[in-house]
Amino acid sequence: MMNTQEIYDALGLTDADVKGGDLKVYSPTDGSEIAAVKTDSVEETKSKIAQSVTAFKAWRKVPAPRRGELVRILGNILREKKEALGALVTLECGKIYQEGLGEVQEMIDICDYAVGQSRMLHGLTIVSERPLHKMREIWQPLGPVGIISAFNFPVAVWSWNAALALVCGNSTIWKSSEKSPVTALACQKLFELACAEFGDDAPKGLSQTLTGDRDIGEALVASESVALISATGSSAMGRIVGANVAKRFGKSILELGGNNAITVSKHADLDLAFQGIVFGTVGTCGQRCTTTRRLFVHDDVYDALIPRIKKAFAGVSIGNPLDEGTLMGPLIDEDSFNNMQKALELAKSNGGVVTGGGRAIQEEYPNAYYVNAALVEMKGEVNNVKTETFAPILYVFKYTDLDDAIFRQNDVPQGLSSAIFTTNILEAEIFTSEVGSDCGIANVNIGTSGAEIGGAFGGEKETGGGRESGSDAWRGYMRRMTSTVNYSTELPLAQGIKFDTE
Ligand code: UN1
Repeated sequence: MMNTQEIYDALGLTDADVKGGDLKVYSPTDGSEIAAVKTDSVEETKSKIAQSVTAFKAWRKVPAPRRGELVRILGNILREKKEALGALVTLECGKIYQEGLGEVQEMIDICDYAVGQSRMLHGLTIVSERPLHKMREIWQPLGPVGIISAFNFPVAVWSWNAALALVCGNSTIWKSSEKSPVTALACQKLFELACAEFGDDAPKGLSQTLTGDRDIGEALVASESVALISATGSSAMGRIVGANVAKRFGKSILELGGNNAITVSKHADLDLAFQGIVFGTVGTCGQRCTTTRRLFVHDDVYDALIPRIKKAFAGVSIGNPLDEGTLMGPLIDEDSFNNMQKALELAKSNGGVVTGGGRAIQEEYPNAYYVNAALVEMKGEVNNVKTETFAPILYVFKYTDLDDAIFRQNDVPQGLSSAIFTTNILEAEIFTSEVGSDCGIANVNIGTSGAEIGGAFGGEKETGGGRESGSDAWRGYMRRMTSTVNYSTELPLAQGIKFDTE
């Protein structure tokens, strides 16, 4: 495994990038300082936005398939740097190396997808009600796109947005999480390498990063020059960002909190369900927006499944995420640990029976926050399960009737991901029907997390309604233009209106 300096060298990060700055970055793996990066002021933010406007005006004129070529080069560079960037993701955000690599693979996948899309920014032709007229729908570049990302997917979420935004003819400005600025600087280096290989038609400032705190994000959100804000984070953050963008009639894509549930039917393949539940809960130490947070288990299989999950949670290998064999790395920081403990206390006071959930390997890592995953057996429906705690806590409920389980699954403010394990086709179809799950993602015999990039990713209700990544999410980064052309010598009005000017 590369050490920190080797990772920086491989990604082109120099001392000027990672030393002497005002924002200190600590690795959640052991609490050590790994960088001190320079932050942007609000003034610098404004000048980067101005640069982004200039870049957009040039980039929108470059043919889309040529724009795709830049993203193709970026994808190739990511292939070369996969190990180094994956290791940096692990070092800075604490997910295990396998997941760090997976995150970079997700970047490569979306680059490939966007390259194809760059030749498929199709519009419609529409018949006109008027003689010798035709209508078209044309998709135009939108403008500078502001990307606000969270620490838990510090690079993939940027790439979902940037790869599509770029092929659609936009410039981008990325405000990374103040907890994970180094991975963002590394991506910027790789992007600059791609531009150098691509040639002069990639304008200066086509993709830029912003490092810093909330005030920088606010300046980005407030700027009328930024056509679209794509923000990933908590529902509390999204409520402010969404409203502030709407106030200036900007566009937004919001990817906010999840409160994802798995339902395990009496017809389930319990081995599959078991694997899906354990990965969904402990993966990324419970810090995915798609993490499995609630479990509805049919009465008949409860006793066969729950002890097995408890045993797996107790036995999962917790340790430095850079070590092979570790399945569960640390929480991001002390606040996160405290929030987890508060949620468990609240669950207990509501009658929940908690197994696990305490701090782990503290002697070895006194300045890092490793935990055991918690399983909480709930007696009734209580409000403590209606908020998202970004930690590995699985709240477990029993059910007898599927409609009731679906009702309870949906009875939370969030609507990101959901899953049912069943081999009964009727149950599977009901779950994915109009009276089934109300979430943006509804899986059958697959857990709640680990979506592929080919589908549209996002959710309903307090999850924000945004869709990113595959399917037709590219349209969110473009301006829809309806154009009617008259090739006659008359000027008939729509709806047959008579308006005689003679
Ligand atoms: C997130 O946690 O913000 O589906 C995104 C998944 C990943 C993406 C998670 N592909 O779990």
